[in-house]
Amino acid sequence: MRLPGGCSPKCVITIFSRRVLRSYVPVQGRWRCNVAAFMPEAAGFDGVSTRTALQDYSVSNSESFWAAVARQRLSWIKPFTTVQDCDLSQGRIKWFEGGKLNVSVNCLDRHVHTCPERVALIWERDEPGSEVKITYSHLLEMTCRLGNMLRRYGVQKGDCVTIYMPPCPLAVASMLACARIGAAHNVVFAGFSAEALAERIRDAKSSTVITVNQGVRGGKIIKLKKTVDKAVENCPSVQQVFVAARTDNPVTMTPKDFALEEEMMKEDVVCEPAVMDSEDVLFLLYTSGSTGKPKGLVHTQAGYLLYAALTHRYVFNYHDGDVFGCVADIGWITGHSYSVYGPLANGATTVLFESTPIYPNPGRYWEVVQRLKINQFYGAPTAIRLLLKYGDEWVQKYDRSTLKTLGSVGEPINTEAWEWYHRVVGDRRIPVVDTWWQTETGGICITPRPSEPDAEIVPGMAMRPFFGIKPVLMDSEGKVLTSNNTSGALCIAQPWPGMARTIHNNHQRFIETYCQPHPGYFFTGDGAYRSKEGYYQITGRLDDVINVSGHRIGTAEIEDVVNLCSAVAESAVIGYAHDIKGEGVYAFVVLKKEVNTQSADLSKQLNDTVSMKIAKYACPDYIQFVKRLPKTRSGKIMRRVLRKVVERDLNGLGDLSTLDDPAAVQEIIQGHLELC
Ligand code: 6R9
Repeated sequence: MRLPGGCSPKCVITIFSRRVLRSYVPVQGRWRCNVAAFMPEAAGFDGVSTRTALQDYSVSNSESFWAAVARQRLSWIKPFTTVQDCDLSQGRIKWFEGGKLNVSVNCLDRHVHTCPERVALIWERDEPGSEVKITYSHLLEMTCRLGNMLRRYGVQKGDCVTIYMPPCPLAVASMLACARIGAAHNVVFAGFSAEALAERIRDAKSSTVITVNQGVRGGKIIKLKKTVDKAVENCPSVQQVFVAARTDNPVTMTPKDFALEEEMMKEDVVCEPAVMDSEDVLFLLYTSGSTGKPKGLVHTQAGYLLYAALTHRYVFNYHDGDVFGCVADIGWITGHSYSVYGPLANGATTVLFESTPIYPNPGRYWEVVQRLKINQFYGAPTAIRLLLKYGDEWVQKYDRSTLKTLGSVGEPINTEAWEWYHRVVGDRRIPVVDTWWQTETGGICITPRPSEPDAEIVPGMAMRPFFGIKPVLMDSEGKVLTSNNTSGALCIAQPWPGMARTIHNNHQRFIETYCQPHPGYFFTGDGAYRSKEGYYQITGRLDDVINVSGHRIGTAEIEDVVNLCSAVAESAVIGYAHDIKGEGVYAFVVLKKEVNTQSADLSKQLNDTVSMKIAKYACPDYIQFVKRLPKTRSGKIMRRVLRKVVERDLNGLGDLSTLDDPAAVQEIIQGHLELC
């Protein structure tokens, strides 16, 4: 099993078995008396009077648990008739069938009825101190106008609208406008290149794209509309592009382009919500796999929203009136579930963060916490590792007394970063929740839940399953490992409402990727260690997906692009432990015979190509030109050997007897030592 940071499962075990368990007891009073106050639905669950009993109930009486939660927490136009109809081995996942609802009504209208002037969004713009607040009634108005506008331009129930925007209120309103009229959205991270965007627009067959003229991040202008122009050239399905004005700078408009604000202002502020089935598509979100093209994971209406809302409430100990600060981009699932859908379903005030952790200085996050009085802060380990290096003063300058929960997501958080987050940012007072989940899972699946008494947290561990989640570890033969203090492939043994339903246009790939590796179980692609106490720690991907600054990327995707360069014969890309980014990208490149230059020019050309075809974050940190790659006699590249070389674990190269030409390894070692 491969672990980030190049350590073996054994070393993780020793690191964590030495740690002292911490205990947080923020809830006063005896838990036994409080179970129904904690979760009102639990009052109806037979014999449930403790946390463990509630957790057990949610897993062993999953239908009854989710039915009660769905009735309590969602507003239905028509109640559901069946709770679930799932068969993981067939890839059939259906929740709350017969039920009709509208997600935008759940996120907006019902709060407008009770607290119209509550702030729904705080747009923390790039320039500190220039935040914009949008109330629930204002957000509903924006959403309705946009919904009407999309309808006027022919967008219908079942169509898919691509959104290429940085975090901003119009992006959220666009997502909700799609939900209002029954269209699916496909938000593409605004750091992706024109080609990556075009690929996603084509796969989703969008007729409509929504974007901004320019982005503003870290004091720099990003020409997003230009990228869209380039992408749309190769997307025959696109009929219209709506362009919002983030800056005052004019951009060239084509006959297909319309000014978003102008068009929406022509519309009424009332928009009839579409009546949606629970299992209609809410959105597609593309993510990388270990092979092939990025896949458009499909999430549907009721189950996704319910799961996002419940995890937001219980993982972060969210309460009415709290200000929730998730600093992820809306182009990732974290932004979908915890900047938009979870918080808005719960009527929260949610922060949209447009800037970077170090703009204008490394105190930015904590200055924002102070200024916006953030109660829950949710960020990525890569940013924590970066800020840690700038020193404690940048944190201590600011008042963080409003904080109640600190969250981490996207990649394993190393102990040093965890401790710093807890000790310096959290003043040893605030619990850190290391939340494990994926685009595929829709919401957090394994996490500490500090709002519950005696809920100890071990640094760097994702700890326990969320309600309704039953994790299992598999050995290499596909047998369930029942004992503790063991590592294996992480699977989930029963369906939950938030899980993805399929891959857009490719259900077979969904089945092959998630359902077939361990029939009857959902296979996550991650490895995990279960401690003596039964707590989970995620150890990293088991496949050829790497995690660069919390961004998922398949090594095969990068190789495909590198191989496109005319000078390249073949390549092998691997991840390696990187101080800040978690994993860095290391490319071994074999040039074609006739090419004898290995110049910096060629490296630059390769980097430019990756940046143009995928995104900047996918660019190799190191490019090592080699004469040949280590291959088995059957022609398979031995990536294990390449990883060991980069980790400088030359004693761990293992059995090289199946190598076609063992001399290749010596050359690679030599070249690596010269390069790094
Ligand atoms: C939410 C998100 C999913 C992959 C996942 C795993 C890694 C996410 C983690 C974590 C260790 C955590 N990952 N959270 N690894 N500890 N707390 O990030 O979704 O972009 O789909 O990535 O990220 O490897 O499989 P996504």
